Formats: sequence, C-alpha cells, structure tokens
Amino acid sequence: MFKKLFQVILFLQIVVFGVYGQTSKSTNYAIIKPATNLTAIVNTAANVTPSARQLRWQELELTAFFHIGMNTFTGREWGDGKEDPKLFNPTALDTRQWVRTVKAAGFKQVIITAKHHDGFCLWPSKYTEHSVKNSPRKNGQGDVVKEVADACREYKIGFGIYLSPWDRNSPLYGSGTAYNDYFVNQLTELLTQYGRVDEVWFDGANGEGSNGKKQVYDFDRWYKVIRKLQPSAVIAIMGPDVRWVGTETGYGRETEWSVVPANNLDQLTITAKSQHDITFKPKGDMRGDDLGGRDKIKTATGLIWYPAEADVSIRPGWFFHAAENDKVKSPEKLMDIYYNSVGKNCVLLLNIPPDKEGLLNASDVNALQGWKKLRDETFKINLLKDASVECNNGVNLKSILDDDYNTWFTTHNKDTSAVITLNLKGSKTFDVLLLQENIAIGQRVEKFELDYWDGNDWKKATEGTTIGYKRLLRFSPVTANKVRLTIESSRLNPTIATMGLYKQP
Ligand code: FUL
Repeated sequence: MFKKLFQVILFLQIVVFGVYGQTSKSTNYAIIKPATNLTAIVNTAANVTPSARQLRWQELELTAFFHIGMNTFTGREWGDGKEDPKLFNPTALDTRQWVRTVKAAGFKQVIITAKHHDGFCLWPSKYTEHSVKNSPRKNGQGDVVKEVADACREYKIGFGIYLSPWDRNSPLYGSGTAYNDYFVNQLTELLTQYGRVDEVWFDGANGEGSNGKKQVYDFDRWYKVIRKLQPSAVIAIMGPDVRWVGTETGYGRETEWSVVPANNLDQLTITAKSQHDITFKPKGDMRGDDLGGRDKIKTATGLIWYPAEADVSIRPGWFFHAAENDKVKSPEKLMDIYYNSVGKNCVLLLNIPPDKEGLLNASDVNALQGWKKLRDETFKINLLKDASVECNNGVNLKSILDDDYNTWFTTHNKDTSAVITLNLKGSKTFDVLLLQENIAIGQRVEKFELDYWDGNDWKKATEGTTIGYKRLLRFSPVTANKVRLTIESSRLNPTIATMGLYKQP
C-alpha cells in the first residue's frame, strides 16, 4: 500500500509538478483526498485537462510508424543482436518518399525505429559499433534518423523516435547504471542532433540481454533527459503522457476515458506485461474494458489525463517481409481500424515498414491511397451543414456545426443533460455520426443517443458512452429530415465542439 502510494506521488511529481520541466500550469492531474464522495470525484475528473503537448498530440489523429532495421534484411521480427551490420544495405532508401506518401494519406507525424531490440542503431551513435556506420550504405556515412528528420521538416510534419530499452546487443545490458548511462547517451544524441522531436516511444518489451541478464530501466532519469532536451515531446507507452491502448490490433475501447486513476500507473507491471507477454489477458487495469468510468475512479487516490494510442501494423509483421506483400491490410480494413481507433478517442499509430530497398512498397502505398480515398469520400459532406439547431438549455448552439474545434456548444447553469434537435432542411440519408468534445475543457460525456424522426415517431439510430476528442459511429442507413442528439449523462456541462452526419460510399 505504502509502496503504491509512493509510486503515485512520484508519478504525480514527474508529470505534474513540473519536476521534469513541465512549464505551463498544468491541470492534467488531480489529487483525491481520502473520503471524497463520488460526486466530487466525478466533478474533479471532469476538470482534468490535457497538457499542451498532450493536446497537440491528440489533434494529430494519425501517426505513422516506420519499422526498418536489421530485421528487414534477416526476415526476423526480433533480432538477437548478433547480426552483422553489413547486412543493412537498402540501396534506394528514400525517406522523402516515406514522408511524402504518409503525408498524402493524412498522417501528421512519423516515428522511426532508431533502435529496435537487436540494438542496431539507424544513426551513427558514438557509443556503439553496432550501427549504420559499419554498414555498406553510403560507405557507412549514412544516417537514417537524420534523413527522416530532414524529410519531416521539409514536408512539415511531426517527427518522433522509437528507442528500444531492450537491447540484445549491448554488453552493458543488465549491468544496472552502466546500461542506463549508455541509454541516456543515446537518447541525448537523438534529442540533440536532429532538431525538434515530438514523440519518444518507449516499448514495453523487456527481455534478457546477450549475457542472459535483465536490466532495470531508470525511467525517471530518462524522462528528465527528455523533458530537459525536448520539453514539447510526448513520452509514449512506457511514459507519462500517452498510454498504450492495450492491444496491437488498432482497435480501441467502446468506452475510452482519457482521465484515468493515477493509481493504475504501476510502471513495473506495465513493463512486465504490456506488449511482451502476448498471452496476458485483460485483467482490468490498463487492458480492461473501461479504465476511467465511475466505478474505476470512485476509489482513485489521484486522477490523470492519460490518453490512449492504438498501434498496429499494416502487415502481419512490424518489419517488411516480401512474403507478406499479399497480406497488406485492405483499404476497407484500414477504414474499420480508423473507426475503431480515431473514432474511439485514440490516436492511431499505423506501422508501414519500408522494404529492403528502403522504400514504402507499392502494396502498402496502394492500400494507404485507397483508404485515404474512402475517408475523403465518406467525410466530404457533412449532411448537417445547413441544419437549424434547437436546444432549450443550450449555449452557442451553432458552434457544433461551424467546423471550428475551438468553439463549442454547452448547457446553461449546471445542466448535465441536453436534447439537441436538428432540422436537416430536406430529407437526407446517412449512416455515420461524428461527435467531438472540446477536450481542452475536459472529457465529460458519459452517455448519448442519436434518434431520427421517421415521420411519425423518434427512432434510435445509434448510441454511445464516451466521446472524447473524436467519436465515430456507424449504423444502418437512415433517411430522415430531422434528428436529435440526447446527451443523457455528462460529468459536468457537456461541451460539444463538432457534430456531423455522413454517408459511407
Ligand atoms: C513491440 C515490439 O516487440 C515489436 O517488435 C514492435 O516494435 C511493436 C511496436 O512493439 O513491443
């Protein structure tokens, strides 16, 4: 118990009190005093908001992962660190092609596997020989991390790094401080030599090193280095800003709260289980169906804004294998993933692994383009755009249709429910509902329903629990000239920034 409490306090210090350099006066946490009643806890939860870096990250919606390295050339998924650096030889590597392609598909940020579990570095690190400097590409003069960072700057999208804590090559692994020093040195190279870094992704996988030893990671020290060198970067997965959604399928939860109890954040448990032991079954906590509902927060000692990232690969593997060229996810499958990740209050981190030549393969590029086309066709026309809006206890009614995320509908006084009726000005056919809360104010809605007027009566089209940054719901096509959105329950006055109705192609 005492240990738990200590972890929570430490965690809150890290993320919240600016021990690690958070500059803005953050309200992305709250401490719950003992014996606080549920109503007060729920109110407090409704006022927890994202930090500036978390807000920027959430608005990205789509982030691309590039897994490339030794495994690309050995056909493996987890290298053992004994691979010869000479094997790394992509002859046509073109990071501009990667970034251009994903940008055209709507991605706003990329993350490169600077070092995967095999310890091979895609940049010429001073601290190891196991890197691109000993590979034939550009006679050892190449620096893939730099090339990705440069392309991101050129195309004006975010840049992030994946640096695997687990290193199966380093002889220091398992030694304690010496490995943590090595890791800090590498982190420092990555955070000082390549301009702005927007996301640092720490994998949960933690196995044994080449010497059979396990390493205890000094996360707190690593976080300090990141906050100091790149204060606007979010630290994801094994980090305080962004939470792993709990699967590697790209599918999020029906009920996805970005505010969760801080006492869930036991990093040792996450290290042991997350993304490593794939047989690990959801047991509540980070992998349960609902992490932040009333039932979960009623016993919380602290609350924190800790939003979910859903990661998945466009192929069965994380690395490129030619044999999987015909197993690339189809545009329709990617669309389904989109509805279930971005449409469920997550950021989608989609991996598109470059091939042996160092290019995004035609099969992946085609899938991305097909998926983008589907999204464009679906979301081209908001069928509510000319609608009139009525709500007898509403404020700023029109702002749900003004295409501006920063203006929002809310309710009078302390009303936590509302019925918003929209007259569509003619009969329209639709099968997708889009809702967005203004999360800068907090996440509040707990239950909502969309009904349509069938000429005689109101009929249910769809319903949901949480909204968050974005909620997308599909349902059987409906033709109507009038709809109503009922916010049945909300933690405080609901704040709806956007509402849309669309028809799938
Ligand atoms: C996992 C790793 O083991 C996989 O290789 C991949 O990098 C994925 C994103 O995370 O934990």
